[in-house]
Amino acid sequence: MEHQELYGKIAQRLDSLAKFPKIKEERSINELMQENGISRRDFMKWAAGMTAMLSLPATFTPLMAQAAELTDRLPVIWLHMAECTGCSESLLRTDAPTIDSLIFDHISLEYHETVMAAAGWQAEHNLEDAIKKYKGKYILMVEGGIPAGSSEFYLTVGPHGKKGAEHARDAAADAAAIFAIGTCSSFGGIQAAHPNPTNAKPLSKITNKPVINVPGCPPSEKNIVGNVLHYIFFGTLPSLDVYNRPKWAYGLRIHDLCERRGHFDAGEFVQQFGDEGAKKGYCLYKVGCKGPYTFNNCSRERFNQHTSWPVQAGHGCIGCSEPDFWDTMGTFEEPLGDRLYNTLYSVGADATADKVGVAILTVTAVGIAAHAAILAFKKDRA
Ligand code: FSX
Ligand code: SF4
Ligand code: F3S
Repeated sequence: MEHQELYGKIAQRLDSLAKFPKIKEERSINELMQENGISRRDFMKWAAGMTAMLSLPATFTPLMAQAAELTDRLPVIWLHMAECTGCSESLLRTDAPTIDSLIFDHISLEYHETVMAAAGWQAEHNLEDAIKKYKGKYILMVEGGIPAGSSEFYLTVGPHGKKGAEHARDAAADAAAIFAIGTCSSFGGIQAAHPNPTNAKPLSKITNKPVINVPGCPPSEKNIVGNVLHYIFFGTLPSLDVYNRPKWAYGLRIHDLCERRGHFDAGEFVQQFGDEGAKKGYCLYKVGCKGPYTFNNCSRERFNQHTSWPVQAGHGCIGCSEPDFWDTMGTFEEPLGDRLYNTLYSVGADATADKVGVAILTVTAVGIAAHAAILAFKKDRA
């Protein structure tokens, strides 16, 4: 579709959304920004960044600002399952409110156990009420893995003793769009790590409806808010990868845009934490960085309003946005290539693993490990 045609379509969609009544009669986003010392200029800069992040032309920036202003027309229900609440914290817990967290404040958050005042009967009533009132119109965001089957009772909550899986299934049934927020909800996460004692499952195994996965342990605030804005813009599912992750966020590897990549290519590696290479910002591959196998945009977007991200802080990526990373990406501070070298000829012995995936990963890992070894060798001889 031509840019102009797309621009027209989105503008039309936003105009019709603007005619919907505001769900909360509270301050406008502009007032909220002003109160928190954020200038219009900063807001437009943010809108430009968000537009680029969603891979849209820069001319769409005013539409992005308009979409952010309209987030109060969109009811959101956020459920907690088995997790650490890190996903909510990623979005909300900053020393000064970020534009992303203010937008989340502005969204009509109908139900969110961490931030709402209600408890017990009242909370359960609010949830049922929101599901009925906004039937077919609300966005459902679910954080956490979900104990399933005969293990459902592990997550029994509320005065009616409803199971987590029941809550998730009921809320999913009437949602307009469903997002699994975080690796736990997307893939099971730490709860599902071997031997998965509570039989924790991803949201997509609990409901038959399409689920967009937004993994990361936790995902960045930008990826959470970006998905809401994408939905406001298009009202459809984004283009997804094989793991149902939006390609605009998870289309590239951490390694592809890493600031230490030049050092990787030059064979300059940190050999152990705290050494000279670490001080010089060398590549962290040899101390376990899993950036070459991990699809996410941390190296481009960073966290906390572009402040930093794991590799910038000096630790390798641990692959937190990949399925089963707790089991497949360890040992976290050793290269994956080392382990796979040893298991190269015994891949077939792992009866439960996705053999094709392991084989591909093995070849990739060996290639990357070989690259690291050869370059380090050349470097030593230089
Ligand atoms: Fe925690 Fe969210 Fe990790 Fe999971 O994040 S940061 S354990 S992805 O579900 O709270
Ligand atoms: Fe960056 Fe890690 Fe790749 Fe090195 S291995 S360039 S630290 S992502
Ligand atoms: Fe996770 Fe790696 Fe990003 S550990 S936060 S995907 S850098």
